[in-house]
Amino acid sequence: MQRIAVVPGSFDPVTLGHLDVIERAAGLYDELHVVVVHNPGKSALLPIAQRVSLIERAIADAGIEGRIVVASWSMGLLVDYCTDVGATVLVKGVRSQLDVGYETPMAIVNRHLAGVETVFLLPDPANAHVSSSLVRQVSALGGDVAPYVPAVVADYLQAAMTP
Ligand code: COD
Repeated sequence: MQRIAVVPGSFDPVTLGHLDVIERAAGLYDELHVVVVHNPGKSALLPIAQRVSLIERAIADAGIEGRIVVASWSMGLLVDYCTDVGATVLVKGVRSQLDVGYETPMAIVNRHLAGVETVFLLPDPANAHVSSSLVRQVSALGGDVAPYVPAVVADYLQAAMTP
């Protein structure tokens, strides 16, 4: 039986922290879906199609695109996407107690709703401080985001910020 997992996120934009989780999760499952989910609790910088495109290019540049599907989902429950594609596991990165506190109730509800388990991966310490919101802030203030994001994202943000 194929083991299919989903790495969901806002990915606004995808960071080196996300990429590390994606690469490690791809090594654990037969097929991995990276799913850009609209998070109504956050105001977005990038359109969803652009986030999908940047993830596709970042995983191709990293040479890890085999067995990885990049998709978006805005049709309702995330577990409905999992059921549609036959995924039984959600993989999430947890950087801090704050992440654990945010993710724990969702993990319990997702298991109750559809029997989908959540697996938590600890971050690579090199990326543990990285978040999309930090990248958006540094970029908006004219700083260099290259240490935090794949090269395609750094190039995209630099072009977007250039008048
Ligand atoms: N290192 C490791 N992991 C990281 C890093 C890093 N540097 N940065 C982020 N991560 C992890 C996050 O902890 C998260 O697990 C994932 O990567 C995605 O992060 P973000 O910031 O892109 O995305 P979020 O936190 O806005 O997550 C949005 C989701 C849509 C995934 C989330 O809200 C969700 O699961 N929603 C479910 C909607 C639903 O069906 N609700 C009903 C039942 S709960």
